[in-house]
Amino acid sequence: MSNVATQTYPPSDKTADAAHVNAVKYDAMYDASISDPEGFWKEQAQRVDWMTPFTKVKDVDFTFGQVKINWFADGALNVSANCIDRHLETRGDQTAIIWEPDSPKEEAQHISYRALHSQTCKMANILRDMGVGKGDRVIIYMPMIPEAAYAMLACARIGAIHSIVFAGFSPDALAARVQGSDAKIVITADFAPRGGKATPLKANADKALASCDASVKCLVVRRTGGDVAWNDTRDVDYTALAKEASDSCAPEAMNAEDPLFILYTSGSTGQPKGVVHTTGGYLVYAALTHEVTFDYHDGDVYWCTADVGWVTGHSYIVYGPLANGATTLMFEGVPTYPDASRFWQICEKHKVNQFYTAPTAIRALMGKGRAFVDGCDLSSLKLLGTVGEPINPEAWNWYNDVVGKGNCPIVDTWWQTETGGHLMTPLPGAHATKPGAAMKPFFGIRPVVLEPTSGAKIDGNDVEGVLCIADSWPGQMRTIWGDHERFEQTYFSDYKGYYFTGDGCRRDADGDYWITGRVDDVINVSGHRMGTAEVESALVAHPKVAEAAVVGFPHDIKGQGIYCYVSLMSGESPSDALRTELRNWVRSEIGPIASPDVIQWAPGLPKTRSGKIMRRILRKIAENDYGALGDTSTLAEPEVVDDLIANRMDR
Ligand code: 6R9
Repeated sequence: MSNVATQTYPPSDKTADAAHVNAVKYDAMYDASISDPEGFWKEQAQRVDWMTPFTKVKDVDFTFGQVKINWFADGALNVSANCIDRHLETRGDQTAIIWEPDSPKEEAQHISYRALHSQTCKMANILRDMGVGKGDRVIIYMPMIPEAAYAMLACARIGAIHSIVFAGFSPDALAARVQGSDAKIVITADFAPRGGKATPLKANADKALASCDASVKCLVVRRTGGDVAWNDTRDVDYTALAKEASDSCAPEAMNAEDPLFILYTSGSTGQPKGVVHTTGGYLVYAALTHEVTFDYHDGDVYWCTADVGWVTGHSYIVYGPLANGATTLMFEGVPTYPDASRFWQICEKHKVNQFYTAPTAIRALMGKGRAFVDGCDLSSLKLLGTVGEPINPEAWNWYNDVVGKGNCPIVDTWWQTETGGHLMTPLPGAHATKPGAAMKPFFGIRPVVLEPTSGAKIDGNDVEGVLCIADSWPGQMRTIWGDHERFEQTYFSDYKGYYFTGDGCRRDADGDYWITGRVDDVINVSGHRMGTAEVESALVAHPKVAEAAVVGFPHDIKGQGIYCYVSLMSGESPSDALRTELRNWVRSEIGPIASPDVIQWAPGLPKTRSGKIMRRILRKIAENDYGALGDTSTLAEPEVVDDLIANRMDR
């Protein structure tokens, strides 16, 4: 346990006084949320408009074999009406979305709530005309353009279930998701400009759709107007249709437990799983956490730099902020284009008040030097946030000093695709922060620390173990699309009666929480979740590869890098050219984010006598930590370890 005194940063009086939630209020609200969850969430659910009021608040069972999670289950509402229509009277002309394009030379757009309404209705009508109805699945494979938000909200409006596939994913990954969710249509764009380059999204979609059912249609937004191949029986031109489409479309009444979206995410085994979020509970939780964690006030300009392809983009670019009637900024590009001052230029240009990004971006920008920050006027900033992976104190301090000038509380928000919204974070007006700590549970969240092997609950402070959650919250995922059994197996079987997060954590002497990272075979590369099993199965799909084992290793910028041990088919010989071929192969199977950092040729892999690969050992070798190899006596062929050490690749 760490006994090193950590510097703490209490909220200033000014921040605490102005905040929605100060320390006293947090304590009272947290206590109420735990002692009377039904009463607490009944009241919180009033922040959204219900078409049919609910009478039941919570119906939850975490017992393995009979897991069910229902919130507000007999109520009806529409997410798009909550994010748009109900604001029209009071803030129709207020900007809902500020869109900042990839190139600073192109003009930013300010989309009012009224314009958002009209655009969303047009998209909804176009989808309906294409035969999309309630419960149908729609894949969204889009750049960070306003149409991505229109598409999400249009699906919500007509009750279709969207599944966003990050535009950096390959055609194969896209095809797997189209097939996995049995989608009726793919919404895409001609090209996705990013960092001065343009990904040919439509061409990728064409490749993906070649291996999907012929009935799947493709709706294409013209982003650059560049040339694309066209299939008249399948492709539909959104940009042409939107000019004529009606801008009125009545929102569908959805049951609170109807699915709102599916989002595929990596797990420790097998192929990515389709995390299912539903309508009522998700929206209540996204809206409440957005307001309280970021201390969002009317008139603020809020910017989350995530991509809508990740859960952070769902909850904290689109649904949470818009449900709160906020002004949310959407950025198409990357932090380093045209140069490393771009984030800060945008903060200055749009007078951003709350800024939310990932540690990997902070580390990358920190490496470019502070001059890029110092040249910009960041006086509008009130709060900084981070998400996606543990933040190292060095990056935290740089964020605090250089970006926040010591005046902006940093909310280190720990949560997951599965949780829908923040589960642990300091609240800016209530809690002191510590560099690298997620600090406190959000309202309604009951974290428990368990002994990893016995599953015994560890009480008291200054303890470490695996992190589980003892009771449900409205934003929790409900199931894995098409595989409820895998859902129960993944999250409820290892530690009975609890939701298992897959993360380790420490509760320090003050009772504050620190996330220590994944305890399963999921690695976190630049804040993107990657199952080592996924990369392995991509590698072994290559005809020259016999076997592969993949582990994470510490990486200065990405947090973790991807280290692959590869055994070749007999007769194949290792070469740098083959290394490049395999790297490109993985990129095309999954996407550039899965690109291996290191490929080490492994004549053999360390296995137990029952044939299980001993990843613990491979991880240690990749980390350059041979002293800690631990017990190798159960290995079938201990000598393979010596070979791997001798031929270890330097990064
Ligand atoms: C929102 C999101 C979830 C995993 C999670 C954990 C890691 C996220 C973190 C963090 C430490 C934080 N993680 N936020 N670790 N501190 N503030 O990132 O969802 O892509 O599903 O990843 O990311 O390991 O389990 P997702």
